[in-house]
Amino acid sequence: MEKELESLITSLKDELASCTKEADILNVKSKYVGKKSRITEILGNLKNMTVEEKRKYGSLINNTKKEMESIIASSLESLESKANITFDDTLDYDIENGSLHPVTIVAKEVTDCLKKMGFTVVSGPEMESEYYNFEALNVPKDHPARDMQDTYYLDNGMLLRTQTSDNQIRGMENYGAPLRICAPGRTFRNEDLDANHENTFFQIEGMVIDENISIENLMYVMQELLSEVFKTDLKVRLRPGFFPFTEPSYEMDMSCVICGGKGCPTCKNGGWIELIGCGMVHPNVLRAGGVDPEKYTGFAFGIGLTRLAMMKYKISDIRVLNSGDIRYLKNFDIK
Ligand code: FA5
Repeated sequence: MEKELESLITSLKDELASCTKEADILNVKSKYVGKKSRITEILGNLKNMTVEEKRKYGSLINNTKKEMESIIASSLESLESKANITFDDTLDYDIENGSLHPVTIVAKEVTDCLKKMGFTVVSGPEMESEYYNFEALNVPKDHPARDMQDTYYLDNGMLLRTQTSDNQIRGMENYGAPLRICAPGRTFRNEDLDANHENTFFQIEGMVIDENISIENLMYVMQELLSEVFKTDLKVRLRPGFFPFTEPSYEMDMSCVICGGKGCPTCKNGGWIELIGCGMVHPNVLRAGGVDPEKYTGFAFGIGLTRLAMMKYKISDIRVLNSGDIRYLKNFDIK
């Protein structure tokens, strides 16, 4: 009997040692001193013992139970006092506050503005198939337009997407028409780098499909977006462009904010920065997405978010944005 009582205390202490939560301790409590516990059973058996045995073991058994209860109570107490540990926050830490990256900020401004106009934000994969990046967008193999967007072809037959336009097809496949989506994301091109060309940059795609959608709707959305991001009068120009996935197609340029339009290395002395490609969705693209071009029309646009950040924060060389150089990024008073 003595041995059994001793071993009950030892195993109780062992189990409590591995308890980290109050609930664990309460489970152990019910196992060791609850109604169905061994000690309760032993206590219940007292009445069947002889007078001599009762005298010998009665108080030992009762004391063992009391000891077990007090061990459990102190475990609970010490857990509580651990939970109340206070930290000394008077120590002088030298930690600087970080800030959001300029591209992150403009991406948020553009998506917030589009969301207000009823657009849903979606995203597609950066490693994409030729089908979604080119073929379904009316750019078959051997089409000369593939040269305008040379990219990195991977060993697994996929490529790094050159444009967020892959989301046009994915969006139509996933949601059908009518549709109003935007898709910010990273894009890649095998480019000769200069002050406004990177091999890794960000775009945001937009696509609206419905009955009776016209170029006027596209122009309205572009104007709203740019005035939301720049919050000031802008000099922009719209000129005819060519994209196999839109007809007609346009490109929208912004007067270079670095030189005020006079010409500088950032705008390659042209005074304008190409910012947006857009147009009315080509019927072949609607068909590829499973949308009936007899019933629906749509517009789509792709904004260069990295260039937008350059223009907003007057960053003269695009390459600093991917450089990870905090000393440079700190120059922008961005909250
Ligand atoms: C496209 O990528 C088309 N997908 C845009 C589009 C979407 C047209 C929907 C019609 C309908 P483009 O190659 O022009 O088009 O690129 C769009 C924008 O991305 C450019 O105006 C520019 O702002 C930005 N951009 C393109 N190449 C680079 C680059 N190498 N570095 C930084 N920004 C770039």
